[in-house]
Amino acid sequence: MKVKRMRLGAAAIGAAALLVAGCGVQAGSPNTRNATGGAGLNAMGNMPGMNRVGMNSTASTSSPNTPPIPVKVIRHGRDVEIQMTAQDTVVHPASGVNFNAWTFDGTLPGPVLYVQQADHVTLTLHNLDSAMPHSIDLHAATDAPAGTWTEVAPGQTGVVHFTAAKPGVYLYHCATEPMLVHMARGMYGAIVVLASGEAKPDAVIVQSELYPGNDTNAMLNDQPQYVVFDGEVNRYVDHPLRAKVGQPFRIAFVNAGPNEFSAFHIVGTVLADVQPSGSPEDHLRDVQTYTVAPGDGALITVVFHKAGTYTFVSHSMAQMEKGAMGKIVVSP
Ligand SMILES: [Cu+2]
Repeated sequence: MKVKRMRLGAAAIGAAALLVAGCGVQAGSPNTRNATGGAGLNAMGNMPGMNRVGMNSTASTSSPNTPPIPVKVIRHGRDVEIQMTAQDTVVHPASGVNFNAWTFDGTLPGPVLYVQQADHVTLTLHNLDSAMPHSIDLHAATDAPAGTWTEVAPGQTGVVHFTAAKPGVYLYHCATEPMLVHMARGMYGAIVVLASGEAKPDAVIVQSELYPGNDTNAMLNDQPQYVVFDGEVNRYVDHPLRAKVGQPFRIAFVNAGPNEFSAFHIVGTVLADVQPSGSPEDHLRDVQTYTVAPGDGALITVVFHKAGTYTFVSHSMAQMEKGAMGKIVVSP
């Protein structure tokens, strides 16, 4: 496949912030989940949490552009304390483009979290948003059934406990309704659970979609303006990843969506080993393109046999043209 960049329009997105007044439906309640499935694509009023969305409002939601507050991780043996924030931050998915994001810790995606298998995690979420409830759902958790994660009111603090039982590459995300909006606005990141003795991956990449003007119709109809790796069009074209000939290069890849499947592909090589969800139990060998569903992840190992620059893409061509492209510079 030849890769050629299409010139993308850089129309400002995010100027019209969405007003979601009093959106505090408990995440995970069965009635709200079932109602989602019954909503027509444009039947916004029927979608959980959407009935109070001010579709045409240009009002700012709350506390825009608070400076990023880095995650804090404190370990005491097997007990790990993680301190995170939910906060509004303006990010720049493309040159000259301002995007009014809802974030974890002020970055899009949020910080990469590393824990060890069997760690007991206590995660404290400080919601710095003055108007919007937020929450966190960690796919790495195996003992936190839906509805038990904390819905954190504006200005408040909530705590989530879980055990990281299964090694893997996972998504975390805000689960406050309407979840589609909270995720499309930027509330997600990767959490990697390392098996005993396992090294950190060489790269962690989160794919996601960004929607023009945070337009909920575009979100519902799956019409993103940008599809990006780690929040920016061309992030890894401008700042390529680095690898060495003959040395396994391990990529933890997460697809945050919120809507589209990723078709991860590296031009000029074959994925030597793919572990679905990063599970140490499962290995697919010699994969040309690997599909990662929204809400899933993978640990992808590749070995380059020649020096040079390799392009990685989502092989869904529309996604590639919307920004899902990067480069790996392989040196001898
Ligand atoms: Cu949220």
